[in-house]
Amino acid sequence: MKQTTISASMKVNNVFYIGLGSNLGDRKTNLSTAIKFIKTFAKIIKKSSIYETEPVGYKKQNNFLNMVASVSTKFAPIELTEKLRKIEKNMGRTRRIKNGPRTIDIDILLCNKEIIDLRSLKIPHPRMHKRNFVLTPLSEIAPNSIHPKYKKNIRTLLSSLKNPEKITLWTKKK
Ligand code: PH2
Ligand code: MG
Ligand code: MG
Repeated sequence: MKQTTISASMKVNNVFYIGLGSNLGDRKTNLSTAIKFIKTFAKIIKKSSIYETEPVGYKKQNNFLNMVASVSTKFAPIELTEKLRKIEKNMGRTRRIKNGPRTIDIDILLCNKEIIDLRSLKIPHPRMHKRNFVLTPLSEIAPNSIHPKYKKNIRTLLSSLKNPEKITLWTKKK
């Protein structure tokens, strides 16, 4: 009988949803530059439109541009996190104020259908289900994806937001 063995070195692809945000400098260029860097090690599956969004948390800062993308890569969640941190660093991100202004912020929102609960990494992103600036672009590209912790799809989470922060369409996806 023919047998297939999966050795530890044969990695399968992981599908991640990631959120990108910028509110310093040329925000649109920052998003495009980050996507360009991500393309060097992952395949972009889908990209949302870009939205201009009111800051959540720390209010005394510029509006953000936000978008989300789905990517496929052989990297594990922790490896991808490190790659994304490097892009943020390369692009001049400094961390002074918590939730404060940034040239680029790249967060993993979802990984396959997994729940990861490490001190250094939580997936799904612990606040994604409360944020209009995440759920609106995400519902464009993955309305039926299930949040593995709350077991509701993205469209439902979006329509359940109590006080969604203001966001407006900035550029439509191509
Ligand atoms: N990111 C934050 C805090 N607040 N607000 C908006 N509108 N967009 C963001 O990307 C954002 C935020 C922390 O990462
Ligand atoms: Mg963030
Ligand atoms: Mg972040």
